[in-house]
Amino acid sequence: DYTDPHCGGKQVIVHLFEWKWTDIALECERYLSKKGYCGVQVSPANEHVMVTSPPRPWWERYQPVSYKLHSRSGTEAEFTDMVSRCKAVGVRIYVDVIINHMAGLGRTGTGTGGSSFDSTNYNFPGVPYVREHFNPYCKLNNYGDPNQVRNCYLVDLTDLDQGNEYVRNSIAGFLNKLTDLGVAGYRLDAAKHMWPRDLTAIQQKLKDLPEGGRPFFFMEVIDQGGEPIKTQEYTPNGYVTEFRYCIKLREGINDFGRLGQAVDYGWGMTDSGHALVFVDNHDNQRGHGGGGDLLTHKNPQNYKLAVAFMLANDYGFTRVMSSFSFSNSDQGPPHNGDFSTMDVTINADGKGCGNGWVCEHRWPSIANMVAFRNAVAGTTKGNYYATNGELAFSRGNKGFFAMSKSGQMDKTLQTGLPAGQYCDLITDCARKITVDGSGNAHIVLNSNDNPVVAFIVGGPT
Ligand code: LAG
Ligand code: CA
Repeated sequence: DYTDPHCGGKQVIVHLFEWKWTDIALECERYLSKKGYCGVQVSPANEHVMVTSPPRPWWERYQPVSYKLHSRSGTEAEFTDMVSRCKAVGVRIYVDVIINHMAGLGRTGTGTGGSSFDSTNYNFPGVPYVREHFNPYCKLNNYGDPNQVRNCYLVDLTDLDQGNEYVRNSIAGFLNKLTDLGVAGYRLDAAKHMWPRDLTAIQQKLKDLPEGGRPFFFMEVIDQGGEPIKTQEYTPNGYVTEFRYCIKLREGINDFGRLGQAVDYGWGMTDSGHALVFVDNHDNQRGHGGGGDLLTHKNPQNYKLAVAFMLANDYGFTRVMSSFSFSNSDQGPPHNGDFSTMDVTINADGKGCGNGWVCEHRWPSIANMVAFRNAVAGTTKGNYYATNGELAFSRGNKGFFAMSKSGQMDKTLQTGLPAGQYCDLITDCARKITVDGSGNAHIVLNSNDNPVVAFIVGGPT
């Protein structure tokens, strides 16, 4: 079973896209542990190409050169230090691993860890891999053919043959090394482009975590319907990314009445116990991998509502995106003159970051919903109320959530909660809510900054 994230029952991970290992270690200690985040999806940790044209794009990290732990985010020593410091405060690390392919055809040179490589001749001495470890070249242009999707070259990236025993052992060796360092699981990049049976064979070669249990797996399978490859082929291997939820959330924020159908199993969406859900990811927020009309930090008001709803809802295992600001879709992270990644600076109020880092995971209507999601885990929705612009529901008898598109709301609603005084989590108790003896409460929202209210039994009072 590959569905346990190993974080003591916590329910939310955050993708600190392109952050340096030194900054992630600090964020675990000073913030994520205190807010109840389960763990961090980190950018690829292994050696990758350095692309000069365009200058150092974010996507160069999706072209591996070797499995040495030396990337744009830092050295092996820095990585190791981050993993143990985060683990010590109860925050786990999940590594984005690229095992479908190596660098793109035609690319040659030296990687971030100093290894030479020559994709033209299928030579990656840093692993080592040679020609026999790759599938024979074919262009991937028909997503209606599962054989092409798995065996041909995704955007001309040299496609590894995961049916080959040496390749399986090399990949398993890479993952086992990460497991030894204390990593709790993996995001499998381009899982749709690998056969589920090969992933199973690789998983069977993996060690248990040092503290016991199988590593957590979530696989990137872009299934928006309309293609033969379905997320369900991969659920025996762990969680699977559910890209349809991104679309449903965007539609639902336009009209709250539709959020009741945000999860549609009739449409073939992944069952809740295997759906990794998110409002946007590092690809689709910039028009890559399954991109389209989605909500991102560039639309902050609607984005806050969408992420808050996702965290209040009872579907899937949730991932919060934390971005850097960008104006073109290739642009890499904020960088110094020598292209080294800039430090993350934290704003004085703690609710955002500087140096070009957005830090959505610190926005109050997102950050403070993590405690809500953790507190209500395992309960069902009740007392559901929705209009075009207002929405509210309870989670069992443990929590109540409401949001308003205009930021204005004035309604008396049944909360399903015991009588008492409650603190609004979003505003750190600046708003208080009284639940009367019959479970009703007068819900007042009057702020576009915090268009959400949430409170829990056993929370601050
Ligand atoms: C994915 N899904 O399985 C991501 O959705 C997708 O965004 C990743 O591509 C892909 N896996 C490979 O890990 C990303 C960029 C691509 C980029 C690729 C390799 O979205 O744009 O391709 O990473 O860096 C780039 C160029 C291509 C070129 C290729 C090979 O954009 O034009 O053919 O490099 O040289
Ligand atoms: Ca493949």
